[in-house]
Amino acid sequence: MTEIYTPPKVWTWDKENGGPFANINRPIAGATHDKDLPVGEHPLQLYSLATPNGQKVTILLEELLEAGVSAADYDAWLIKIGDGNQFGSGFVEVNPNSKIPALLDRSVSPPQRVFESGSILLYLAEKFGKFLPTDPAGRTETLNWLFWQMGAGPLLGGGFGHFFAYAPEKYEYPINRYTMEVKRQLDLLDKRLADNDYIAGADYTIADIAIWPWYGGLVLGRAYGAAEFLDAGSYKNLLRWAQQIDARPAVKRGRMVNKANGPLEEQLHERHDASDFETKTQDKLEGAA
Ligand SMILES: N[C@@H](CCC(=O)N[C@@H](CS)C(=O)NCC(=O)O)C(=O)O
Repeated sequence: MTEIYTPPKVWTWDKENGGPFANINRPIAGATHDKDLPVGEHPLQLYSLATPNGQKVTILLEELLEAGVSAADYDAWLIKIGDGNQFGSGFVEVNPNSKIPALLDRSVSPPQRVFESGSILLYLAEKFGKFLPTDPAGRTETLNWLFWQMGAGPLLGGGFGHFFAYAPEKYEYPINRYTMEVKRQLDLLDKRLADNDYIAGADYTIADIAIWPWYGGLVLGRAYGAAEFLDAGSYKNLLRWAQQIDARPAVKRGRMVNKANGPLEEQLHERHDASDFETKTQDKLEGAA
C-alpha cells in the first residue's frame, strides 16, 4: 500500500529526496566552490552537457556552421552536472541558475552571458540571422512554438520522465497524470505536423531545434525507455519529422558534442574544432575493423 505523507507545517531540508539526482538537488542557489571556467580560442564559449537542453544549442551551432556561418565557431566545454560542476563560481557567473546550457559570447564587449536554452537559441538566431524567419507572422509562429517547448518540456522531463524512469518507486498517480499530459503534447505535435513540414511551417527553425531533442528523442525511443508505453509509433507525423531531422548531418554532430555517456564512439566530451568529429569518425572505423 502507498505510504501516506502528511506534510509538516514548514518544510525543512533534512534528507536527500531519493532518485539518481538526489546528490545535486538543493533548496538553495549559488556557488558551492571556487572554480574558474576554461576559455578557448573562439568567440563563443559553451559550457554544457549533451542532455536534450544541451543538444538544442550544439545542434543550432552545428547548423549555423553547416550553413556557412564561420563566425559561429565555438568551444564546447563539458559540465558534469552529476559531479556538481554547475555549482562552481565561474559557471554561476555565466548562469546564476546553475543549469546547463550556458553560453559566453566574447565577440562583444563586455562579454555577454546567455543562459536558458530558449534564450540562447533566440540570441544565436538573431545574431547570425538564421533559423528564425524575419517576416512578422513567421517569426511569431516560430517564437510561439519555441516558448511552448520551454513551458511544456518540464512536464515531460521533470514530470513524466522523473516519475516513470527516475523516482525511487513507481507511483500510479503521478505516472498517470503526466502520461495524460505528455500524450496530449504528442498528439498536439502530431496534428501540427500533419499539415506542416516543420513545426513553424515550411521552414526548419529554432522551434524544431528546441522541440526535437525532447519530443523527437522520445518517439525515436531514446528517452526514458518509454516509447512503447506511450505508443510512440502511433504519432506518425511526429515520427516522420523526428526521422527527417535525425538524418541531418549537423544534428548528428550536435548530438555528439559534450556527450559523456553511451557508446564511446558517439562521445565528444569537448569540441574546439570541426576536425574533432573526424577524429571520432576515425575512432569508429578503427573500432569496427
Ligand atoms: N530551462 C532550462 C533548463 C536547463 C536544465 O534543466 N538543465 C539541467 C540538465 S538538462 C541541469 O543543468 N541540471 C543540473 C541541476 O539541476 O543541478 C533551459 O532550458 O536551459
